Amino acid sequence: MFLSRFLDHDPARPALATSHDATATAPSRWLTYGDLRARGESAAAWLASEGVRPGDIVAIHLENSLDLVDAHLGCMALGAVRLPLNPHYREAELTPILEDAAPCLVITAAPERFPGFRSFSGPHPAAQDRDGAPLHEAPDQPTSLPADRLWPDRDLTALLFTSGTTGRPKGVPQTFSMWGANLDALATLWQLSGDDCLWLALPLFHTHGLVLGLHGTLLRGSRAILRPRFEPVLLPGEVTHVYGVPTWYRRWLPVMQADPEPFRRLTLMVSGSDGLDRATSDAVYAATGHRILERYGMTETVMICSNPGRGERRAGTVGPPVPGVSVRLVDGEVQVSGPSVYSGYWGQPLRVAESPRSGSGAEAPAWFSTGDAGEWDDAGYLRIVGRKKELIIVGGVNVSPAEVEAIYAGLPGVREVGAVGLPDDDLNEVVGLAVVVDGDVAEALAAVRERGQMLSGLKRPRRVIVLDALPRNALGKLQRGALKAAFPGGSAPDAT
Ligand code: MLC
Ligand code: AMP
Repeated sequence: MFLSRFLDHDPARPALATSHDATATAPSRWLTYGDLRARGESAAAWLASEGVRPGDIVAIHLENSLDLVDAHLGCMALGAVRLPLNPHYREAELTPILEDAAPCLVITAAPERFPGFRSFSGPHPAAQDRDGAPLHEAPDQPTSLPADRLWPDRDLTALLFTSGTTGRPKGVPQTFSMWGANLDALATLWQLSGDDCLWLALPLFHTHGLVLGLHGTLLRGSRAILRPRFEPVLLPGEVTHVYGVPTWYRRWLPVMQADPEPFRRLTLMVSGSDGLDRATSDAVYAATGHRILERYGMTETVMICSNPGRGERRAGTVGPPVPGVSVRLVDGEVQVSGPSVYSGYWGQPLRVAESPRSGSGAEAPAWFSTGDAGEWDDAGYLRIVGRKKELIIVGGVNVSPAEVEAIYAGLPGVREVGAVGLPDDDLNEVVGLAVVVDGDVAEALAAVRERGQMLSGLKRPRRVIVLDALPRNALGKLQRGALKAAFPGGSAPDAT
């Protein structure tokens, strides 16, 4: 269903541009839907020649680029399951994911980082340079597969790993049926159309960029300009939509205030993945006349709640439930059920009703507990007021305190550590680390700083303090609220 809609778009329709101009003022060169289909089929033939079969897991470890899109399209055309890997991740972060997912192939620009895995770097036969010329001649490889082997109707299409609260990331199987109904509901709610042009600078290894950004575009037959990463640049005139995280809008604000016109022209600015502060929302409104549309989702559920495209957008709320999604609050915690909710973590038993109040019997919806604390306002809009789970969100990226703490286990001179999220004006939160030292403090802090390099940048502690002991309750459980309070406002030694 999802694939047939993508394949049915007029092959001449513009679909994707990868603009390399940092100022982004140049008009974009568009690949059409016909081009994307052909590139996918060519990449599928290459994958098949590498021994990949439908249903196999293929890791994709690339920055946002045409190669990355080709890898996704090739897997879709062959029916392989995509495992997007965050290229910022260090070995310690990648290892559990590779162990649990066991991909048959890794497509990467850094094959030396995947010892023991069959990895491939460099352009596959579909890859072309910006002007469309082939980069790579591969006369011995098949350039196409028979039509009956292409675009098979398989529902499981990707595995996205998300930082759980246990420290070990968990794989969330992603199906086209989870995505399809949710993306259609959002399209109606946000009044999306095939004429939209999305500024797509979100990384394609998360739900936000991959599902809403790339697949939302492919489903609607609209256009996206894919950028390697976010930069607070002026937008080219053809852009109509932006999906971003709160940090983006804060970084963009001075640009918007100096030259608001390219932002006033937009049809829609969306913020999600973390809470948007009222001051930024109001300042963007004052500069551009646009009230940023806030919505709330998760890797396990796709989008849960959203403000409307047309109608009242309430700043500081994430809106009512997305049509087709049921949301309830149990002891203040947001629970979700519906067709867009996942059906179990990779390698674990299928999920069943998780709450004692879920009822019993086959018809009972399996309510998923998000770990987010919410409250309804008088218009039935949800406000996210906190987290019941131990999770830090840095620039829209989930960081598990347990995963951070585990990195320091056994470090000489360090008796114990505790990680917490500290408020940050740019990234919403940053990681703070409290250290209990055995012996020389300067040596221990140097070791902590060095060990931090085993984590990708956003997970790395930005502030480190030394304590005599970590605050614990009578059962020995770390009291993270008290630990946060132990960080003096901005005066802790910097460990980055
Ligand atoms: C960058 N770094 C990362 C990272 N991105 N580390 C882990 N994960 C990431 N995603 C590291 C870099 O390697 C670098 O490390 C350091 O952080 C700074 O990199 P940078 O590129 O200079 O970062 P910066 O420009 O500050 O980027 C911050 C940002 C960007 C907020 C603009 O991270 C971003 O666009 N984030 C969006 C995240 C997102 O898409 N979230 C959606 C989750 S889905 P070093 O070693 O060089 O210092 C979800 C569901 C939902 O939550 O509801 O949407
Ligand atoms: P992820 O597991 O990466 O999909 O992140 C999902 C989490 O991001 C949610 O459980 C929330 O904690 C958080 N989140 C997503 N959108 C919002 C939002 N609009 N406001 C507050 N938190 C959000």
